[in-house]
Amino acid sequence: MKINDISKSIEACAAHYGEHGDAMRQYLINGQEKAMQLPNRGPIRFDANGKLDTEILNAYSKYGFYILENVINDEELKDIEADLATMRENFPTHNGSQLNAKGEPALGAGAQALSLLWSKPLGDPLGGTELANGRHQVKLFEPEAADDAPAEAVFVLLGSLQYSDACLRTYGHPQLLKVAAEINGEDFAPFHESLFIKDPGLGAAVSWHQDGDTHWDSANFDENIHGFNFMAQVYGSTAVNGVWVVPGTHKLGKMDITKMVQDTGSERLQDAVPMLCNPGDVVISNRQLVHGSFANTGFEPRVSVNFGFHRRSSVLDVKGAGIHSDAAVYDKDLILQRSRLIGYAIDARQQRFPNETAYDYKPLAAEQSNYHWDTSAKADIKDYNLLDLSI
Ligand SMILES: O=C(O)CCC(=O)C(=O)O
Repeated sequence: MKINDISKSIEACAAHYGEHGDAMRQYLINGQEKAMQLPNRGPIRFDANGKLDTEILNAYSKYGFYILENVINDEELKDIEADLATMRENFPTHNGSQLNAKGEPALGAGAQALSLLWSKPLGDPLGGTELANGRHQVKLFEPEAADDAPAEAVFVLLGSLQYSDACLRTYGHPQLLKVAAEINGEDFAPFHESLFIKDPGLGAAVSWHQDGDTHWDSANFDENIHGFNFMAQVYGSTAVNGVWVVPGTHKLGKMDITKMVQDTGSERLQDAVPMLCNPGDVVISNRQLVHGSFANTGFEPRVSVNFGFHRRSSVLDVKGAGIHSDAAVYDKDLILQRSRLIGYAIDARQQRFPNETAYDYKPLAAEQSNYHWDTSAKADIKDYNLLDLSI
């Protein structure tokens, strides 16, 4: 991978950190170097039997993340960018408004499910709070934003598949679904989808955390029990704007992050590295990894198209964590109902890319032809994220 020169952003970032500026600059530079030395990136490769290359599986298992390079091609990226522009035009004028700048009903108006998370510019709205079951244990430094920054900006969009056909089609990407089957079994189940939006000078921090909630004390605990997220990068991802992870922590159980920060003497966790990506790269990120992102004080935007998958046994008849949706026991009918998004995604993708071989999702094999992506399907998925499988 050729890494882009982001030295101007590193300087801009350091300038926001006052007395910690030199430490932050060095942390970003060192992290970049360490990340580039890890043997956990490359194109998706399957062997002659159609199995995911064992080097990919082994590196994913060892580090807890793997960067699949060049998965989303330019045509698909342009579709996503066009949808992003439309979604942004439809954002409410401010937090709490139901109207966009044209005075029309805004994105999320009338939805029952939560659609947008807002933050003060460069804030860390989750860190050190009880939100999301208190999993963001410490608050990260909140750099000062420019005087002309808006009072609040959107940093997460939830239930993204109902707002973007392009994101829905990426959700149906045959190679990525195959990777999901290789990691979680071919009866894998959905999790949740979102966009993380980190605009330069605005994008909020997401404090260090692990995503898993339900199975830490399970008798069957292992490194994959809380599933994984794909994070597809629209503009790439850098040391300044990207997600940082502490490799290997997905194997260690629930971590005391407050202590990790205390032991390090700062929020700059010692062994962490940034996920460095070009546009079109897709990260597989284990949900048990300690990870987080700093406020985007640099000049490059980041938008991550996130979508995750679980093992069926991790969700079937399990009581959810109540983070992404109301806590409920996920029976097989509920999982089937939530899985229709995969059926629609496969069909939507086939319509847009007819020459591609569609993924054959085993749990819907008998009924895939019922999932035709059209306007009534679009109506059918309104508020679909009320059924996110939150564990
Ligand atoms: O993209 C980010 O900045 C944070 C992502 C994250 O924390 C997550 O997907 O759990």
